[in-house]
Order: sequence, then structure tokens, then C-alpha cells
Amino acid sequence: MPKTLILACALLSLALPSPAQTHSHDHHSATPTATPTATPAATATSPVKSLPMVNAEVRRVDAGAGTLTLKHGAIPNLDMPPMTMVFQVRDPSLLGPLKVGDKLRFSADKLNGAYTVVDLEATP
Ligand SMILES: [Cu+2]
Repeated sequence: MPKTLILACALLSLALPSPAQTHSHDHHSATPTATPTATPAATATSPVKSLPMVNAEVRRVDAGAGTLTLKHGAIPNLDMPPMTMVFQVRDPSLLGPLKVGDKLRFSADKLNGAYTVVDLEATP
């Protein structure tokens, strides 16, 4: 392997973010600002982007608070493994037809420091 290529590989491996080995349920607390691994780049991304749809199951609906508890699959854009957690909901009207046990697909993003359901659709 040429020396320059080895150097490039070394630099690349240094530049790559480490896997989310320390991902815990800490972000489920009421203080979302306490995330030590927050990446500065996250705030630079455009709010208008296509987000991946993730499968989930409704665990709790709180229309009054505008929150939705979901047992969700991995969320690639948030670097989040599957788990059950509370989301804010961008538009409370999204909660209207939902009930516990419903299966759905949703997209989520971190808005104003809170994990937020941006869009969702029921699945059979
Ligand atoms: Cu989570």
C-alpha cells in the first residue's frame, strides 16, 4: 500500500465519528440539552430535507401535551437505535386518529432540542 494511501486511511479513520456505543436513554429525560455527544453539524442542516420513514408502534398518546410515546426502530438520521421513547409532535392534529397499539411509519428530527415526530402515516 502506498504511503500516501495509508496516511489517507489513517486520517479518514480519525475523522469518522465513533459508533454510538454510549447511546443511552438519557435523552429521554426532560432535559434534552444534556446530550454530551451533540454534533455541531446538526444545527447546520437544512430543515427542509427528506427524512427516512421508520416503523413504530404507539405506546402512549398525550394530545394535551402534544407528545407521542413510540416503540420505534432505528432512526438513521438521528443515529438512534431501536427503543421506546417520548416524542414531541410537530402538529398535534397528527395525534388525532392514533391509539395505543397502532402501527405506523414516521419521520423524526431534532427540532429546538427536542426529538419531534415530523410526519407519520398509519400502516396496516
Ligand atoms: Cu430514542
